[in-house]
Amino acid sequence: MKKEICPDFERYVTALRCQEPDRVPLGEWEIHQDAKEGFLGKKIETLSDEIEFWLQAGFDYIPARSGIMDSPQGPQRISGQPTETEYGKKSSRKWAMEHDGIIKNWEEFDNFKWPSSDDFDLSKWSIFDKYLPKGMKVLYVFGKILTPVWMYMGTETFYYSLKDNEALVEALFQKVQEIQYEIFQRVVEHQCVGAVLNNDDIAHNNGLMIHPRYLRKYVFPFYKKVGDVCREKGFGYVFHSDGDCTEAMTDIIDCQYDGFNPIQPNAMDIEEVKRKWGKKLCLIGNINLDSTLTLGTPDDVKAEVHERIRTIAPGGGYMVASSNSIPDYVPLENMKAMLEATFAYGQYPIRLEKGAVKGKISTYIAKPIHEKEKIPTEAKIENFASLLLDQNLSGIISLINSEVDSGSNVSDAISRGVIAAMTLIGQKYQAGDIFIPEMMISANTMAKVLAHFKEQFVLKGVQKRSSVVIGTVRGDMHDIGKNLVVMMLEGQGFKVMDLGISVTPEKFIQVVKEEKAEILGLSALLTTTMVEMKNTIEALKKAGVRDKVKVIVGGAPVTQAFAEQIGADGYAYDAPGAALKCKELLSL
Ligand code: B1M
Repeated sequence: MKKEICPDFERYVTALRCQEPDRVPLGEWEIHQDAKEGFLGKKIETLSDEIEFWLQAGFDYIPARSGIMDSPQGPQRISGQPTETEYGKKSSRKWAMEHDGIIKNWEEFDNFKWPSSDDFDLSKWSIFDKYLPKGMKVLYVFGKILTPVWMYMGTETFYYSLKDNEALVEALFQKVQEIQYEIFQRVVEHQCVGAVLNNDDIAHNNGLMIHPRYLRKYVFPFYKKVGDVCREKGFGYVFHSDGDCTEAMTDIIDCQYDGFNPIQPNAMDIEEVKRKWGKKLCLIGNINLDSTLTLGTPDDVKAEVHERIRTIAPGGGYMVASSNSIPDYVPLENMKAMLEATFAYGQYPIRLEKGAVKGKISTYIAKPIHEKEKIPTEAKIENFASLLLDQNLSGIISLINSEVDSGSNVSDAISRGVIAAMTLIGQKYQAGDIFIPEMMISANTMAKVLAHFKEQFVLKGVQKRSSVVIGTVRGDMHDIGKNLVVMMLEGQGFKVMDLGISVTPEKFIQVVKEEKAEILGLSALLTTTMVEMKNTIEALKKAGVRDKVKVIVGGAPVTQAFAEQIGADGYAYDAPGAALKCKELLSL
């Protein structure tokens, strides 16, 4: 089908209602400025240029944001190392340190200059009212709820506060919701608004970020409140969350959402999602940003779009979009291929033949089934595990002391008791029985236990596991998972030197040499920064230290196959796996 410039927001709404429109709509909600300018062949300087892009690209809407979206200014803003983009530029980002938020206590909460809706420039909405082309509406990308709260607090403070200072967490949720709702009420008065998209990541590859009881208490009721207004006003309502949201799908439906985006291929199986929830939720996305869109050819992208339309679009309820957004590391030709293929194959009724378009397509990547380390399931270990989860440091210390009093040595009491308990907690996390905060809290308590017994531990020559140097590679700002790996390693008795985020190969080498590190851990969360793992290994070779240090890699898009391909010594899917792998590499 030839691409016609004929926007029709009804097409989008019909798909959201899980019915068949004339053709499968496009469903992207965020495209990098460079990609938009590359497509148009000119700078985007005005709202009119912005509208022109979405119109020419074949969308039935233009997405526009208002509300608290980005990471708030933290005290320690840091710059990432510049990386090459697909547009021949060097791009570097500034980010707030996740170890350190800006609201960690009541004093900071009270002194913070909270914005009101008047502090947000909402002038664009009247312009859209006036100048939006016929047939188009605005997809209002509405402020986040969970994300600003953890960003204001810093992830670690947020996770700890859920246990230690829940009242502060609750106050932050209330404050953020008040501001977002005030803005929401002003924006939805504009006639240009046709649908609302709420982008708030609640999950990662392995499951929800926090226990669903917190989401049910602080987050979902607000989503539902907004959902009720959308229903009343006849707006479409779309939820965007990365990761594996399986455990929250019923809640998401109850919040009145019509659409769900982006169904990451390495977190959720879109065919299963369609079978289970596809009658209630329109599925938007799944064109793989980890591989096809970033590393594939335009033919691969076309083949993948063809396959998704063939399997997911029949009956309605599907829109083509990436599995996150179009960042500046998606080649322009691949983005164009996605748009063109949607027009070429998306005409209803869908009658597509399997494999008719040749190309390498990605399919759902099931999570690894963990080989469990044999832990004796003694009551003692269970007991240590619950003390770790409760952050009961004094309870653990007195238990270890009483074992020592009855004849054990400290090292045995720690290794067979509390370290085994930490491994058990890792397994509970892998099984989805506990979430990131519980893992972080236990690992942190564990590190305190080790610090407390350090003297005896070291004297007996037990703590010889040493020197892991770790960091997130150049250009990559993600550190939540890496921090968890650090804590898990420390909790297992390793001495860890954490270099933070966006670390250059030169820095890694310098510290590996200084520390005489036995292991170098590299974390990457973006397809585009995975190559920095290879660059770091090459640089280690050039510096003559490759054979002196074992390299372990990990992060959401990293796989065992990739680790082998770049010559790493080990790969781990998650933090408990990383600790096991380090032990294995050092034969401990
Ligand atoms: Co971003 N992001 N993000 N993000 N983000 C991902 C990673 C993404 C997969 C989402 C998606 O596709 N739907 C995607 C990358 C796609 C790709 O390239 N393959 C993505 C994108 C595109 C982006 C931006 C480009 C978005 C944009 O601007 N358009 C941008 C890039 C910024 C940059 O780095 N230059 C961006 C920004 C951000 C935030 C700042 C908003 C925030 C990061 C905050 C922070 O880390 N301080 C963020 C978040 C939170 C995510 C998701 C939602 C969650 C990541 C996370 O914290 N998970 C993520 C979606 C996802 O993962 N499904 C996504 C929780 C953590 C416990 O898990 O980090 O996977 P994880 O770590 C695990 C394992 O991977 C493993 O163990 C950990 C614990 O079990 N592991 C190792 C990690 N490192 C290891 C090292 C090891 C071994 C194991 O050995 C050394």
